[in-house]
Amino acid sequence: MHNSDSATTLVDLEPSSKQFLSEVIEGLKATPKRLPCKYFYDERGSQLFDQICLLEEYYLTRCEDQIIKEFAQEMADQIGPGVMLVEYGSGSSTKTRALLDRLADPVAYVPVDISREHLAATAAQLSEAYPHIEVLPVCADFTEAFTLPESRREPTHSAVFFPGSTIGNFEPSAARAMLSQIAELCGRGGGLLIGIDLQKDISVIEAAYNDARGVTADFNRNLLERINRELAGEFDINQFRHRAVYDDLEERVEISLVSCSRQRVTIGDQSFRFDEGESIITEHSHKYTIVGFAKLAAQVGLTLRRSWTDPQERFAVLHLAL
Ligand code: AVJ
Repeated sequence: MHNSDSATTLVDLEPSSKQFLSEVIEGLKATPKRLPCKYFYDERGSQLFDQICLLEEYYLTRCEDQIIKEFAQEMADQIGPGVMLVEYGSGSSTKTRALLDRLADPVAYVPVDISREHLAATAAQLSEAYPHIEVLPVCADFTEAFTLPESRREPTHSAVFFPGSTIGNFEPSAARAMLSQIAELCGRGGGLLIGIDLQKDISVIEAAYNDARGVTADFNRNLLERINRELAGEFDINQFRHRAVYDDLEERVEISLVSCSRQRVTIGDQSFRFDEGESIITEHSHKYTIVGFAKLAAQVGLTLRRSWTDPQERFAVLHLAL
């Protein structure tokens, strides 16, 4: 039964194309050139990312799904009853259902995602599947502070579910600021359930970002196509090739688009020169150890309460709380 007042209204803080343009121009004026990875996720980018999650080489999603399916009850027990569960980057929320099925009397589920279409679809599906849980979607860039929506029932506490190792996109100082924002949002009580990709054989990590079918290359280049579509950009997509290399010192995969020739690209009334071999850095994906991540979180007062890994210890889900 789908009660009418559970129809999901959507708080819409999706970045405007004016903000998109200014961040693109700023990034392409920087040295080295860079583009914000949050803009990967337009409708096409989100579909490509869903395809990446099914790739043989991209172990992260399968590992995390396996961990959450196996330990969902322990994770739900750690979070506790009566929670408002806030999910950052709600994606397609397959992981979330395992959790929502086992939480004791959850009050509300707040999916937060930058892609409005994806978010609306997810919210509609989940409010249908969980009529007893108030679904309150928020279309926002979760890297910027936002206030939690009011739920009809008062939750005992809030908890953040941040799967997918998306925290890996943040430089250490920004990751610390993100963890501090989450600690602030949750306060004492529920804490944070977060997925992190673990350090391992570099060839396994690099293969995950250089799949044989080239889906990751399409995902990466889609960012240039989106600039062409939405910002009157004139990138020649075939003149940029995908590159993803693990930097052992920085403990991260550096994903970039490399200019195949000396060329000039115009975006609206601006133009940018590229030397042959010049990179646009489009994403960093940091890899952690559990101890290392716990140390980072401790800097903002979050202590490690539990951790769960897959049998090969390729990926981990951590529960941290104040
Ligand atoms: C969604 C940020 C976790 O870093 O592994 C996948 C994005 N980039 N393949 C990641 C991504 C290239 C993914 N995150």
